[in-house]
Amino acid sequence: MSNLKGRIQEIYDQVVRRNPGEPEFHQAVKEVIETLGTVLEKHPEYVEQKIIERICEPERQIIFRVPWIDDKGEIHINRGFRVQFNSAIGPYKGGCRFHPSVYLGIIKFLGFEQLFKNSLTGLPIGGAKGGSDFDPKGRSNNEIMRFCQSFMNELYRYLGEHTDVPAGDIGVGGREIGYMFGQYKRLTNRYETGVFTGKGLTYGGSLARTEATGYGLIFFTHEMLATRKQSFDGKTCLVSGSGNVAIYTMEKVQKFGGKVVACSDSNGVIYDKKGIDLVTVKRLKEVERRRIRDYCEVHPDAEYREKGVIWEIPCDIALPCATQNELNGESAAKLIKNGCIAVAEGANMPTTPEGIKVFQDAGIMYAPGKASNAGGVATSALEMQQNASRDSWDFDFTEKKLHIIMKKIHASCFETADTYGCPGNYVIGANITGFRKVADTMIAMGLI
Ligand code: NDP
Ligand code: 2IT
Repeated sequence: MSNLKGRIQEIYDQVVRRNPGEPEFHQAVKEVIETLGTVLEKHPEYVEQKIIERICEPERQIIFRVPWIDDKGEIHINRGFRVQFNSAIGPYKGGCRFHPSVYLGIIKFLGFEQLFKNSLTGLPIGGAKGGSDFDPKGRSNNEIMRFCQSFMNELYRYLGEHTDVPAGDIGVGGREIGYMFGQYKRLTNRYETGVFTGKGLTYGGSLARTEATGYGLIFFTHEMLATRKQSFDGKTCLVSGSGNVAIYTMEKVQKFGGKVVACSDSNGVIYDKKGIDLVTVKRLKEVERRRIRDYCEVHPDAEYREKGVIWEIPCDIALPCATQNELNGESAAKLIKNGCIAVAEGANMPTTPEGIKVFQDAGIMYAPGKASNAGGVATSALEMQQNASRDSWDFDFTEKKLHIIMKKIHASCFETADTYGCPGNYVIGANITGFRKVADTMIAMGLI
């Protein structure tokens, strides 16, 4: 085992050397590979076949120029990315992120996480991620459309329903997918609905895809709470962010009898002790694209904390749904001190390694994003199924399928953690389950 530990350290050091200046990618790799020692011990073929080394190297990385013109006639040049990480178990699949913080290291960490997450869904989808350092904030509809069209002018040649199927992520929702799909159709002369997911309902989108990540997160958390005879009923919850994932997380928490008292955006935190009014959040964020501080116009008794840290508010359950590394060791300690019993991630890698250690040392329930937020991409795969059969399912049917998938993901993570001698450790359960399917497939397919 100590030999294997040394081998894993060598692989990690090599990843750092070969991918300089990409701390988020290093962090994502480290979090996975340091949990794989026992699997390598049981399966020497993974070591001989250099599966980890192969998995850490993306199959293809595309970086391109995205020029576009704003409403005043000024030219802007952004950078576009698509990292096609692994296609062993299916076509590349993963969202696109538009945010000024995007650079290659962010897209690589997201693509790496995605391949394990997609494997966990049990559905035939490989791992990828894309995006741009474009900042959509304050941009008009026409500017967004021109940017999306320019982005697609290059990206289209790498996509296809059997090749690579993008979707949304931060800064990319139904509107952007519509513009990208429209441009793809125009460039290729193909009405290929299966090439994007998260589409509008009039052109191949799936009911329940908009809600899927947040709903799936709560289905997963419900299962996790049940392992300790707990439930959402009467629990106080914090949900960071106020975008797609946060909104439908809050909606499902409320349906399960929990009370969400705070949410946020990158400017600040809203603390509403009466419980967050979701109708107002949806109007502000989905329709009017405004800031969360404006919530106080409707609810003057709610508190707005500019640049506040949401995790300082006392809660039973914390649900980070904004962005990577938004919950650090200090915030984790504060949550524990305030009596938090469970943390489940809607965002990708929102908790820092120090934060995860605090939760694990305290013995509270902790669900890593690659398991708990997999409902979004799982429902994307259901959208692909509907597109392939030229069918569209009703909301309840699709949601039921999502529910079953999340229960299965929970059960497989829980059981794998047990099998590998770490009961209740969902990090180990998720990483090993996700890894094994990809590893076994790569071996079956020869040197790919
Ligand atoms: P949205 O763009 O809809 O919302 C993002 C939210 O997070 C906004 O409230 C935003 O605030 C906040 N946020 C984003 N970046 C930062 C930052 N750097 N600092 C502070 N707050 C920030 O994105 P989604 O809801 O789709 O995505 C949220 C998270 O969930 C991401 O980690 C994403 O990767 C993950 N995810 C998304 C899935 C999906 O299907 N959409 C599926 C699985 C995971 P502001 O408006 O001020 O920027
Ligand atoms: O992080 C994610 O899983 C997503 N942004 C959704 C990906 C997808 O293809 O639906």
